[in-house]
Amino acid sequence: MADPPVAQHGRTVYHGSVSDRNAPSIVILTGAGISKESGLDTFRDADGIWSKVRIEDVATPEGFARDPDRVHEFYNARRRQLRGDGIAPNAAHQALPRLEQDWPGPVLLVTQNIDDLHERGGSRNVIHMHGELQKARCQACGAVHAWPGDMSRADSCPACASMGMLRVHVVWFGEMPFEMDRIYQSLSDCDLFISVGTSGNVYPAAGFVQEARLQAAAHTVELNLEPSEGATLFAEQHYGPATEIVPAYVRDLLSGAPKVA
Ligand code: BV8
Repeated sequence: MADPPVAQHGRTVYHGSVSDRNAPSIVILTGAGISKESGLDTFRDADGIWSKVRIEDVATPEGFARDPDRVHEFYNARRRQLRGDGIAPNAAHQALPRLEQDWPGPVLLVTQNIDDLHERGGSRNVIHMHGELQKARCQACGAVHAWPGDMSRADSCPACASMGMLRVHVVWFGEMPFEMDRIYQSLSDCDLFISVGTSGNVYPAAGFVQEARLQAAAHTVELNLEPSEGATLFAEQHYGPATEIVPAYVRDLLSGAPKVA
């Protein structure tokens, strides 16, 4: 385990050198705020998604059972928007792959977002803990398929041919997020936990900062437009638009990165 970083003038600085075996490991959590400046709505902001539709109707298994056509239309509209012109990764999405490539230790990106802007921005080591908008899952055979177009009850599963059993491959409220074991494993031995563009309202994601602090004594950093619900749980905070504060923070971190001996 590398020497813990020191917060110097509000910056995260590592002293001394490390071997690539004990280089500090980083876990990054992102939320809707990182995609806001790419033109995708957040959820809880004044003009957010939940100000237009009720969670119960479109993002719960019960809502899907009650009115599947409505839920398909909700996600079809978001999928069309995501594939629309003008929706592209922004400077914040593009800064994180630099960290993944140039940081001497492991860097894991855990996103609550179901868009593909992290991958389009160049990130590779990504976990979509709440699923992916452009994927379908068959409720009959469990197969997951790439699904860039609209989805409806008339569609059949490419694997088992069941009709009307496809649903968007996302995690609805009341459902277990994906890859939780791998996420908790990485949180339990990370040195630096960075949270970007999330309000800290939705669990278990909102509990990750505590997990990183208590399990790994990690240094914790919040990058957001404004203080989140869990702001006081972070050792270091930087506030502003993600396209400004994320590239600046990554640049600083890399300039203070431990040298690999
Ligand atoms: C579960 C996919 C069991 C679908 C999503 C009571 C207490 C505690 C928990 C619960 C409770 N009752 C129920 C629960 C559990 C529930 C929950 O947390 N409910 C909340 C509402 C209280 N959670 C669940 O049901 C989860 N499952 O708990 O299973 C379990 C328990 C333990 C361990 C394992 C399993 C499943 C939740 C997942 C639901 N699916 N999305 C879809 O997208 O349609 S959640 C969805 O909403 C997103 O994925 C994301 O997670 C969440 C939105 O949060 P954010 O991304 O943070 O977005 P938000 O709009 O809130 O904030 C945006 C932020 O960005 C703001 O702070 C803003 O200031 C900032 N910002 C804006 N612009 C910018 C910016 N920052 C920088 N730059 C900018 N330009």
